[in-house]
Amino acid sequence: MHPDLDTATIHDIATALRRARHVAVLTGAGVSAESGVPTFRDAQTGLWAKFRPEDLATPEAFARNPPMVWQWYAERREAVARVAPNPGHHALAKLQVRFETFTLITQNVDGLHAKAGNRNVIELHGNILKTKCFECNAPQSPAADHAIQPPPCSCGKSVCRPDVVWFGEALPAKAIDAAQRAARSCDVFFSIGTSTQVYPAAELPFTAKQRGALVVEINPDATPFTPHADHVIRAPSGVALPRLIAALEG
Ligand code: BJW
Repeated sequence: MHPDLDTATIHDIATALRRARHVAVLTGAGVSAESGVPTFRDAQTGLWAKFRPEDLATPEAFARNPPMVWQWYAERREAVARVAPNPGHHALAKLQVRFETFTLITQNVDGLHAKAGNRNVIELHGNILKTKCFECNAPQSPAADHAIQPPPCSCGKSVCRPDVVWFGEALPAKAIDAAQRAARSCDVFFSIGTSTQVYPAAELPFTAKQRGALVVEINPDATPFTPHADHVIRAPSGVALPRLIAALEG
């Protein structure tokens, strides 16, 4: 067993889940790390350890140098298309059928939760496999993906960009509204594989806690939310979540 997997904690969470009717889960890059998708803020391996977000993940960066930003995303898109969901994703897909409502909210843009079988995933930061117009926001054909230059939009005013949410941009209104509703009304809330540093997503576990939910954090490292969590599992999600499913089924 993983050294940080405390059986009593797993048992307590499983007991709470047996009583729960409404469950909400917020995931971040750590959940996809075991599939081989790099996180953002992990030292050495995180994307922001090698690249500056202000050069690549803002609308201003794209406006300054569209081909550079487009190519960086094209490489990441191709890498994401090659990877598969890991045991953490599969465990979350198993969890969704057990409750009256189960809301999976992700900051990840890789589409791996849907690939694992989760339905109605709320994608707060968009999806790297999709493109849209930089000006009119109309969805664009994925056939444009392999171009070195961002292809023009049919509106004639601008070019394609990845359909992700950059710093300084508003999150899709329906997505953040649904996520906030779930955080306000759930019995149990999980915050998994996120550094809880990027807002407004980072507010969600705090909202759930204030509204009386039992809040569980799964992360090998501490985050700003850790002192507020009811339970903390200090282990990779691909280890902790299957163990939790086994405890629920046992
Ligand atoms: C494991 C593991 C394993 C490793 N198992 N765990 C309030 C206060 C201060 C600032 C702000 C604020 N409100 C807004 C802001 C500004 C800004 C912000 O939050 N800045 C902070 C960084 C200070 N927010 C925004 O700009 C947002 N927009 C906005 O607020 O708009 C307002 C507006 C309204 C109306 C009109 C206009 C504007 C937008 C945020 C967009 C974030 N975009 C990115 C890039 C997406 C595209 C791409 O992929 O390139 O989203 S940034 C990046 O961070 C990405 C992620 O989704 C996001 C969160 O990161 P995440 O998932 O937490 O990953 P990491 O790497 O940080 O953490 C990984 C964790 O996993 C670690 O803890 C590890 O320990 C753990 N881990 N292995 C489990 N195996």
